[in-house]
Amino acid sequence: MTSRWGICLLTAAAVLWCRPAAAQEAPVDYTGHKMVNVTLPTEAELDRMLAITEKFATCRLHLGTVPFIVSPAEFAQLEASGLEYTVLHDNVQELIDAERAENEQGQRDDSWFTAYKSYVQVNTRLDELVALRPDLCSKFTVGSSIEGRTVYGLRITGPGDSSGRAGLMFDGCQHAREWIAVMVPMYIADRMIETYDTDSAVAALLDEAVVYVVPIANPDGYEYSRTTDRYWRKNRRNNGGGIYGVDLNRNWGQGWGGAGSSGNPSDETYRGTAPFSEPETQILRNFAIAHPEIVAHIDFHSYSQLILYPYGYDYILPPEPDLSRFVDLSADMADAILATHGEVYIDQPSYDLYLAAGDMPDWMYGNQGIFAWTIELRPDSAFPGFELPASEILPTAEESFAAVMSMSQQMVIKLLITYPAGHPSQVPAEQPTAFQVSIQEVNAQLQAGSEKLFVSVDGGAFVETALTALGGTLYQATLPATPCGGVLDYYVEAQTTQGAYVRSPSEAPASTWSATASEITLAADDTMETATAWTVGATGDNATTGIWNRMDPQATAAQPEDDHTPAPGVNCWVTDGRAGTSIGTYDVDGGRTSLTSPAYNLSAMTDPYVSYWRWFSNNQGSAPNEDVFRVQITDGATWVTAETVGPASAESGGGWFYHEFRVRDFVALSGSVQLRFIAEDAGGGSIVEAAVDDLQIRDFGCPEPEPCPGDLNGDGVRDLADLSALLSNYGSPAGMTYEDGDMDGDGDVDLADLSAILEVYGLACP
Ligand code: 0X9
Ligand code: ZN
Repeated sequence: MTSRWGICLLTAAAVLWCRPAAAQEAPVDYTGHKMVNVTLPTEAELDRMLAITEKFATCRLHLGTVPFIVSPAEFAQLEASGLEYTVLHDNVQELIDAERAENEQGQRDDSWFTAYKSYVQVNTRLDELVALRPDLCSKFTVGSSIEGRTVYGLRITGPGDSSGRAGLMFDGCQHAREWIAVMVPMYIADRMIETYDTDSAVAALLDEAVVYVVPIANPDGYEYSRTTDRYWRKNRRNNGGGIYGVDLNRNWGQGWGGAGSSGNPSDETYRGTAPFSEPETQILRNFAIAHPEIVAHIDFHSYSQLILYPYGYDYILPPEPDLSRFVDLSADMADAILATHGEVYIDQPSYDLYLAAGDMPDWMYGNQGIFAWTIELRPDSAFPGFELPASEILPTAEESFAAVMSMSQQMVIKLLITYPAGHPSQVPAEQPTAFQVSIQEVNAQLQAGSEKLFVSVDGGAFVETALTALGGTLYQATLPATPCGGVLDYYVEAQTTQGAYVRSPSEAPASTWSATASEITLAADDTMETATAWTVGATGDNATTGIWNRMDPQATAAQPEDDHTPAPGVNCWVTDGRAGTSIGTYDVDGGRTSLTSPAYNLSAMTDPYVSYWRWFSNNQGSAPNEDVFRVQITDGATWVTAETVGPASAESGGGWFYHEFRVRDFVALSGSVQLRFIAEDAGGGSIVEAAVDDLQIRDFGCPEPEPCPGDLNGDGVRDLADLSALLSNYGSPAGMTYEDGDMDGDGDVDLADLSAILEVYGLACP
């Protein structure tokens, strides 16, 4: 998929932004410099462009479209070069001036978040916040920058004994020119302090957690960007020879010196002479070590709208269960952002952006076990890039705050209650249903014996039962046998050794999980052992190898040895089940391969669910975690995607996993519903294998209730209304219906019918 070749300024020899510091430096004048987007399809074009200038306006040097800032002379060369480009802006200095003007206007507004603020203004605001709520926050010193500026932070927590509370850390502006990354941590501090009294979610969080906010990790660089060179990135280390600056986000210890960092002091990604050679990284490292209560951290940057989790120094993912947690929390943060102002942030491993060794979250996670992210804020594209309009400070901060709240709430919970195979939403009528519950100790210890299930049937009182320990973090919960159509509301509760209650869902009993009891009909049950009417291939398929076939798979490092059906089952559908001479021989290459199911007639069903076991592996090869496996469904009209696995997830590294979905959530219940499984290799260098087995369609419904004899008008009681209906037709010789009083169905209303109704008269319907 995306090229992994491009790494931030790895090869750049001389970078114009790294200019010598003069005694009194005049601001860098960008008059007449243009911002251009240059199309660089191959390395040849990229080399030609880099020969003109190395000054790209992003830290993502890659193939494709790349923004550059070019002087008038460089622009002339670009025009002559035959390279394809578009001009994003004619005069970069105008951008900078406009930004300054907007900012000056914003400085006069009442709100603090209408303009970018200086180092001094930020520190003043920290003092104001402390003055406002000394009961909630205090200012602390992290240490000193290389030019002697103090790096300050704010400690925020609810009143009372804060020992034992989980720590959360948010910092910004390791990179000087990323001004929005100062404002977002300031907004986090501001909201937590200003809304503690009015927002119960903020209060609940601060009563359990201590929040540390460090808005300006690189104060020297920040001030230099504000006063002298708008595009300054690094700190202000004097490297000698008139060359300044170390990229702080390449100076951390995890994988220091590796890919995506430069040993050349002139480069934008200069890593420094040693891990933690810089005071700014030393003091933040020391702070993190001195605060072992910190469980989560976000390092804010701009721009690109990304949520990145470790690692970024190599193609390595965290081990389970951390990976699943990173994947879930990152997706939740993206959802929270989307829900605020509709902005799309992509969540992915850091290395998917590019390899960059020595970044802060890698060290936080790799060395301290802290769940740590890089968030690249607005905008999502090169223009306006670092010059995000001041009018976007507030919306950017608001959506970031939503993400922070979502992640923080989940991180400070004491016990993590999850359901390895899901929590039931449909259960068979008239029989107990067992399901698994996992209770993990996150920030507290579990009180043994406190694990309980609370169930309410049809809105009745909650009844508690103990969970049965299955070993490790696993427990079994059992929902009681319930008549068809009955609704079970339920939640799980456990206690910490400190006596705190943890419930799932967390707001229980105000909100609960819910399941409906019904009779289950197995409408399709395909073990793939024998041939049924599946078809291989669909319009647009272009894979050259790894085409679906049905066979007993041969093991590779990416493909199963066994199908999923218990013995004697051996077969499944698989993307070419042959092993070949190496892992890459029969994996999916060159594009897409599709497998389509027979048509199922679901038109008479009530509420069918499709379930299957699937295998997907794309985490091997030189470009791992780039591809996805899709499951689609159609009612005969359009195909809709019902599930996407990958690119990086706990279930995309091989292994059989169960999945089910409700047909009604995607398509209508037609007479020809079909499923399609699509495996795709969208780029070179990845190993893609997929398999499917044991597909079932189960329908959930309840039989029509038995009629209540004698309740002619169907109102639930057998009363005078029914009797008088019968009497008014008494003696009618033919053409009578049940509602007319023909109780025995012989067409007339006679004495037999009258005595039948009198037998039940006055009795309540069952
Ligand atoms: O390159 C960086 O440090 C970050 N991007 S920025 O444009 N703000 O400079 C991204 C860091 C993500 N981490 C890794 N890819 N390792
Ligand atoms: Zn950055």
